[in-house]
Amino acid sequence: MTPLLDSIQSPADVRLLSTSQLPVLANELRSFLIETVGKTGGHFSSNLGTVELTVALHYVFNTPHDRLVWDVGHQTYPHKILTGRRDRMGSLRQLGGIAGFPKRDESIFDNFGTAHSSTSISAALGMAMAAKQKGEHRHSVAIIGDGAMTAGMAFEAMNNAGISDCNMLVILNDNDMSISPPVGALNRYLAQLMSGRFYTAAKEVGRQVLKNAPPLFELARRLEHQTKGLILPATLFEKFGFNYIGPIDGHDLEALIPTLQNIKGMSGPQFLHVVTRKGQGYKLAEADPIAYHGPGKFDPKVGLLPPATVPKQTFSQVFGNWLCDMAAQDARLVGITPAMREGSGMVEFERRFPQRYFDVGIAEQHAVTFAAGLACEGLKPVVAIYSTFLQRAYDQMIHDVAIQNLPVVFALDRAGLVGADGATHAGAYDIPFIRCIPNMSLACPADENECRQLLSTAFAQNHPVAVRYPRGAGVGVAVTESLEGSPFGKGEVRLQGQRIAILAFGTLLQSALAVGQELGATVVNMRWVKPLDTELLLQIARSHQALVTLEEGSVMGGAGSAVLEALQAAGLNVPVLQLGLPDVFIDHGDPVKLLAAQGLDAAGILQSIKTRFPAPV
Ligand SMILES: Cc1ncc(C[n+]2csc(CCOP(=O)(O)OP(=O)(O)O)c2C)c(N)n1
Repeated sequence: MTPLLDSIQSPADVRLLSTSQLPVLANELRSFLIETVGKTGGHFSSNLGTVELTVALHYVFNTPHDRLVWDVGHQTYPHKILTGRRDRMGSLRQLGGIAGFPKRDESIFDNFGTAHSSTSISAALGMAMAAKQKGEHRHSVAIIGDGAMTAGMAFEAMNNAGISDCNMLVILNDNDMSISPPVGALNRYLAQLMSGRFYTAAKEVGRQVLKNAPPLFELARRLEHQTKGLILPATLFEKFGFNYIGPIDGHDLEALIPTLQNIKGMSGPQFLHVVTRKGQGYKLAEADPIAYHGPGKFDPKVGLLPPATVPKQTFSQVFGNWLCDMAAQDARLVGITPAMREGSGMVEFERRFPQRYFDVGIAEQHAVTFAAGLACEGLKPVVAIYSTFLQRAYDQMIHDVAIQNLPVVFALDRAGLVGADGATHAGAYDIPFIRCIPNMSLACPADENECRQLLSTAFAQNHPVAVRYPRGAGVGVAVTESLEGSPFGKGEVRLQGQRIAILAFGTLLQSALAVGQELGATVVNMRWVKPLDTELLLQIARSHQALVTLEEGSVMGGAGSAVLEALQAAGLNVPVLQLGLPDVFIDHGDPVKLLAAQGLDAAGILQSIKTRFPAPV
C-alpha cells in the first residue's frame, strides 16, 4: 500500500507536501521500488540509495525548470516514479516500455540522456552557462557517484566549471561503491573526508539549519566556517574553485532539505558531498550490493533465486577462463578492466593473479594507454572492455596502441545488441571503427570454443588485436582446453552449397547455417574482419552468383563493406546483399526480439535473401 505515493502525479505534488510527510513518501517510494524491480529486474541497489536524495531534489528545486542531470542514470528509477512514470515501471527496459536510463524524449524531467558515466558535470555546466547567456534564472544540478567521479571527464568538467561563475551544483553521491568496490586515490581521499568527527559534525550542521532556520547568508557563513575549521587544508574540490559543503547523510531528509535550500541561495559553483548506502532499506542488497547492482527478476521476500536450469556458459565466462589459463601459461600476461570486473568475467582472475590484475576505475582512456605502457616494457596486456565503452578510448587505441604497433589484446565484450540497456550500450560500431585503423586486427568468433581459440591467436600476435563477442551465452558448444589458437586471418567453409554464399562474421553464423540448409546455399564462417581472408573470399565470389554478408554490427562501414572493398579491388562484380544493423539507434528490449525486428534471425535473413536474390524459375 502506497497511498501517499499514489497521490503524486508530478514533482509539483511533492512540493505541496509538508516536510513531515516526506519521510513517509520516501518509505513508500522505496517499497514500490522493491516490488517493481523484483518483477522487471534492472538496476536496484543504486536506486535504493537515491530515494531520499530524489525526494529532496524535487522538493527543493523547481523541476523541470531547474535542471537535474543524473550521472550514468542507472539510479533514476525513483526520479522516474515521481515524474509521472510510476504506472509504466512495469514496462521498464522492455520493448516499447520505459528505458532504464534517462531519455530526453521520454520525459521533460529527463534533462539529459545518459548511461555512459561521468558526463553529468559537463552537461550541467553547459546548461548553467546557457541559462546565464540567455539571462534565464534556473538551477543546474549534476548528481554523480563516487565511481563515476573517477573518470577523467568528470575532472575535465570540474576544471572548467570551477573558474566559471555559473550557478551550478555538483552533488557527489558517495556510497563507497562503484559496481564493485571502488579503486584509486580519490576513493581513499573521500574516505578520509568522511572519517570520524568531521562527518558527524557536518551532519549536525544540517540539523541546526532546520532548527534555527537562520538567514541564508549567515547559514552559508556558518557552514563555511564550521567545515573549514574542521578540515585542513581545503578540500580538493575547493581547490578546483567549488564551495565544498558536507559530507551530509543522504538518507536524512532533515539534513538534505535545508542544506539544499540554502545552497539554492548561493551563487557560483557549489559542491555538496552526500553519503548514501548502496542497497539502503533492503537488507539483502545492503549486504551484497554487487549482486543487487543489476539483478534479473527476484522475489522481494526471499531475494535472488537460483536459476531453474543450469545456465549455459557465457562468453564473458569463456573469456575469464581463458584469461586464467593463459596467465598460468604465460607470465607476461596482465589483465586490465575499467571498473567492470564482474561484467567482464574477471573475478576469478583477480583472485588467482592479484598482482597481474588492474581495475583502473571508470577510466577507459587511461586503461588503453596504461596497457600501451605495459606493452612497451614487454608485458602482454589484455584489456577487457565492452564494445560500447571502448568508444571512449578511440584515440588512445589509435594514437597510443596502433601507431606504435603494440601487442595489446582487446577483449571486446557486449558486441552487437545488448537488450535491456538499449542504444547507449549496444556494441554496434566497433567493426567500422576498428577495421579502418592500420596495424589493428579484428576477429569475431562464431561460438564459445572459437572465442577461446581466437583469444589465443590474438595473444600470440605481435601487434594489436581485438576479439569481439556478444553478451550472454552462445549456443552451448563444448570449449576445448587447448590454448593453441586457430590460423591467423583464416575463415572456413562450413556448408558447401551453390548459387548463393552467405559470409557470416560472428555468432550470426548459427542462423546462417539454418538458412543455408534451407536454400542450398554455401555458408562461410569468415572469423576475421581484418585481415579479411581475401583468398577464400575471392574463391567463393568466383564460384557463386551472389554473396550475402552477415554481421551483428553497423552495416555502414562494417564487415560487409570490407567484402565490397576487396571485391572491387580484385575487379569482381558479384552482387552483394549486406545484412547487419541499420543506420538507426535501436532501443531497449528483449535481445532475441530486437534481433528479429532487424531481420537478423533465421526467418528474417531467409526473407531478405529470397527478396533480393529470388530463385530462378
Ligand atoms: C563510461 C562507462 N564505463 C562503465 C560503465 C558501467 N557502469 C555503470 S554504473 C557503474 C558504477 C558507477 O558507480 P557510481 O558512480 O559510484 O554509482 P553507484 O552505482 O555506486 O550508485 C559502472 C562502472 C558506464 N556506465 N560508463
